[in-house]
Amino acid sequence: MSTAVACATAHPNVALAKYWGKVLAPTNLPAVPSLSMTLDSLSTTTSVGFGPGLDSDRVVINGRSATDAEARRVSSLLDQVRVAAGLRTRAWVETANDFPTGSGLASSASGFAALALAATKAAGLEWDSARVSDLARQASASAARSIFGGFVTLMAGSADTTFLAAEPLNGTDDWQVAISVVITTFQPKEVGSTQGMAHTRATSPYYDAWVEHAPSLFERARVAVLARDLDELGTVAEESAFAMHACAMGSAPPLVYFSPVTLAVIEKVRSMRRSGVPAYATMDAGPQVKVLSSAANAAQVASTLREVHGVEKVIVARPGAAASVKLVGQST
Ligand code: 2P0
Repeated sequence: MSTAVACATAHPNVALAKYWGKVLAPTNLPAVPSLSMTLDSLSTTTSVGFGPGLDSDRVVINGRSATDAEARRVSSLLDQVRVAAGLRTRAWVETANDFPTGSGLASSASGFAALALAATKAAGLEWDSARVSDLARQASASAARSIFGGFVTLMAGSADTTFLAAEPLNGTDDWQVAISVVITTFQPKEVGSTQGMAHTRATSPYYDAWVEHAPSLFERARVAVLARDLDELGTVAEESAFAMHACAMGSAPPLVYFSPVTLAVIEKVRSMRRSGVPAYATMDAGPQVKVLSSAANAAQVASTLREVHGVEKVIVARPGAAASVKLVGQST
């Protein structure tokens, strides 16, 4: 029986072609393909040990005990690892983010990526990145992408898909671009992504149109990354974000993730563009805004965005590394 302790680090990612909506299947399969950039300056660090003597999994997130719902999601991933490794022991998990949790900054992406990597390593499984990505995807689809660095794709699943991992767009992580993460509030979001997607699929008259249109947005984003065409990537990223949010806003009752500060930041991005600075906005399931620009313009973009009334903080990120893991000791 393995009693190793593994510690993994993963970075969140921002989707430039959005995932929103699931296939009706039990294993969390996205209904549309997505493309993301892994962010170097934000990270989640997670340690896992399968310990003899524990009667249940113990999960600590940012220094506090996990809620029942959080612990169930973690245990469900750990159960898969136990089955694969032939382990019966419970585990302790300690995870911490160096950025706000649950407010639309992709903490579930880096969180489940780091958990999948640390848990498989601690259990003694020698899995390749694709297999770890597939495991992470079942907990949170965006987490599949955070296993890899740079620009990453995740294809859509279908009802008979049994394995789905993200894939890196090789040779693109040295592209000199940046994403300025504009934090408009430190409060957790009101409607989580999983719930928001289910509500959108069930009630938005625009859901089918989104699912039909998203693959062409994804393909344009993929080609733009390979061609290192910032203007096209930014243009398609904005189209994808607004199409996703329009679809969600069409739900009943409407799902509105934007705040007045979100809109003020979007307007500032547009005015920067009018004044000749190429910058493009994208928003996820929360009020934060992520702004794509060249790396050379990032400091100027970030300082302009810090002036917007209501903005709490701006963090500049470049394409980040793949998730990593190391064995750090033995569980006692
Ligand atoms: C994305 N989001 O592509 C999209 C855009 C939010 C908006 O992936 O239900 O936490 O756990 O698979 O991965 C956030 O959704 O959802 C997300 P689940 P997840 O980044």
